[in-house]
Amino acid sequence: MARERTFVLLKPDAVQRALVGAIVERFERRGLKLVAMKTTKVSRELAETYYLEHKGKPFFAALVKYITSAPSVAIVLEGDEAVAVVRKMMGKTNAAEAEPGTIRGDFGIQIGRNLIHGSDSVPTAKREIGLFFAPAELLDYARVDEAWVYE
Ligand code: IDP
Ligand code: MG
Repeated sequence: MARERTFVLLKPDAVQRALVGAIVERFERRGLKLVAMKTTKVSRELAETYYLEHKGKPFFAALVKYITSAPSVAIVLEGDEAVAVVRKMMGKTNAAEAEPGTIRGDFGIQIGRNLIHGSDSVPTAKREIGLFFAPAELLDYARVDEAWVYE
């Protein structure tokens, strides 16, 4: 088991639909530690850097418009296998196909309004955390329940 940090963005639809608390609660209850969290309006420049891998795809312009349209919440979470655990909790990219019990499967119904981004690997997480947070914003601390979340 590797203790990892992963990056999550609660997209503008999550904020506008007042789902931030419900989503963060799931991560906290799972045992994932909040290392950093802030409300932020993603700029076009940041969106194009952050979604560089999708540049040229037919949905790219709509994706940038969506993500820059209103505030988002940027989060860094830490825990064992945090990258894979968060991806599983998010569910499939297309919310219409996401399993009930996942965030997208419980709260979303379209691919273009799928509420949440989560890093797909540890190197991607490092890059994305660096795009959204300064090193001093990432806090090191122990949660009081850690001895009961981990053996
Ligand atoms: P992921 O968010 O599950 O990692 P990616 O394939 O990395 O999925 O796509 C990034 C984001 O681009 C998706 O979360 C979604 O917002 C958007 N997106 C991906 N494919 C489509 C599409 O076919 N139509 C509209 N938006 C899409
Ligand atoms: Mg992705």
